[in-house]
Amino acid sequence: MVDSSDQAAGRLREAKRVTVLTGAGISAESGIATFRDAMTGLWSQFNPADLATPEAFRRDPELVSRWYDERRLQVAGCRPNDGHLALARMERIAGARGVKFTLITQNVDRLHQAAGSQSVIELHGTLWVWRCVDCGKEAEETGPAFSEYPPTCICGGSRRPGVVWFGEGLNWRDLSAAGVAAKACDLLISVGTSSVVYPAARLIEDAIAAGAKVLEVNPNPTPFSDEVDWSIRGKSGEVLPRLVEEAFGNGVDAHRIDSSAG
Ligand code: BV8
Ligand code: ZN
Repeated sequence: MVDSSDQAAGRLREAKRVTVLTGAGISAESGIATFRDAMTGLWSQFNPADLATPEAFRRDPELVSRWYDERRLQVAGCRPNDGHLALARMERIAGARGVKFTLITQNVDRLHQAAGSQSVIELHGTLWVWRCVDCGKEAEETGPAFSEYPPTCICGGSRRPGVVWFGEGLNWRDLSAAGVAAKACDLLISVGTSSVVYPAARLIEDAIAAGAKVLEVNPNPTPFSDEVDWSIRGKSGEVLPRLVEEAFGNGVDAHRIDSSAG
């Protein structure tokens, strides 16, 4: 009996256009709590979705900017895990095989890029860029904790994290590129997402409606588990390296394929 991961690996090997959508679950094995996981310590009394809104920032910019800066500093101490690394390898192999590969993430931690992924669509922005709410000036923030909350711009305005909050529109260029990649792929891989936040979750609907094969990797079921072609119950840090190996062979083969990418 060919199990689902063999079939999915076979499809990955044959695919000409692969699109991957990731959520907080892929960063769980790097020590970053998912949105589902209860918040710990001083944040345990908050529901993440309540802090991730423009209203919350207007109401208490110190609290919200402190929460995001703590998340930024926590991520700074984390390393990409085997799940991130497997997707970076998948991108390289795809490049060597002339396969169109698109990685779309809901995560704001930039661990995909730290793992070596080259082209990443950050649907919900990033913790590493902060923006002035008055003049719009943006700057990368990779340093230590801010000396004040919220941090202040040279124009005197307050600065906020460069993430998309609930009730805020996504960057239309990112959203349309993601939509095209979901509708045009012949394989969509949905990894570590509860698939309830929109418009990100609609990308899975778009791929299914466009006739693509869909593989879901998640230790828990999602609203799409009965609609996808393969739903593998497991941790992405374990399932994805195995999937790439089943599809393209072990490191050596994959390396041969990788190195030919030059
Ligand atoms: C908007 C950045 C309008 C900030 C985030 C249609 C229907 C219903 C509701 C809506 C709708 N359209 C819009 C809405 C409202 C809302 C929404 O979707 N609400 C939900 C809650 C119902 N959407 C919005 O507000 C969007 N904006 O609609 O604006 C508009 C339009 C035009 C112009 C003006 C306005 C904006 C949404 C983006 C919000 N920002 N993040 C920050 O990070 O702080 S969303 C944030 O939450 C994440 O980015 C992510 O998207 C989401 C969390 O979901 P996941 O990543 O899936 O994480 P979660 O914890 O839920 O699940 C983890 C999963 O991993 C689990 O399934 C678990 O089993 C699995 N897992 C655990 N361990 C592992 C694992 N998997 C693999 N391996 C493991 N080891
Ligand atoms: Zn400013």
